[in-house]
Amino acid sequence: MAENDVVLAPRVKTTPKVEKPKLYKVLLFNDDYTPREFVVMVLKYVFRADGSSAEKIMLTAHMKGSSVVAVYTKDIAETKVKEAMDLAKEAGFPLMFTAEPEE
Ligand code: NFA
Repeated sequence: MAENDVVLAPRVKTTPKVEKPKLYKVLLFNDDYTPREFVVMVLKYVFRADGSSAEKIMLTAHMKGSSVVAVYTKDIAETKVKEAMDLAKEAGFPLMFTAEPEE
């Protein structure tokens, strides 16, 4: 190879492999049967809400029909929804949570 030859490295296109995980919001829905204190207990126990935010989330659902509880990755959101609804079912209440992807 002559002294002044330029060696070009092959152009390799790289696509970034790390993507930020899609986030899922957990929603709480109002019903006419589940006691307020039970809703607050579930929000504290399953979603680790402190007393005043649990109260706020419960009241928002109570007044508006639904409330965003928190945002998690898919697995965690779905696991917490199941835990919360299992507690409600066990206690005989129709309390409902869902997990849905954020826009
Ligand atoms: N609406 C229920 C009641 O008056 C309380 C409630 C709030 C239930 C939020 C579900 C969600 N006992």
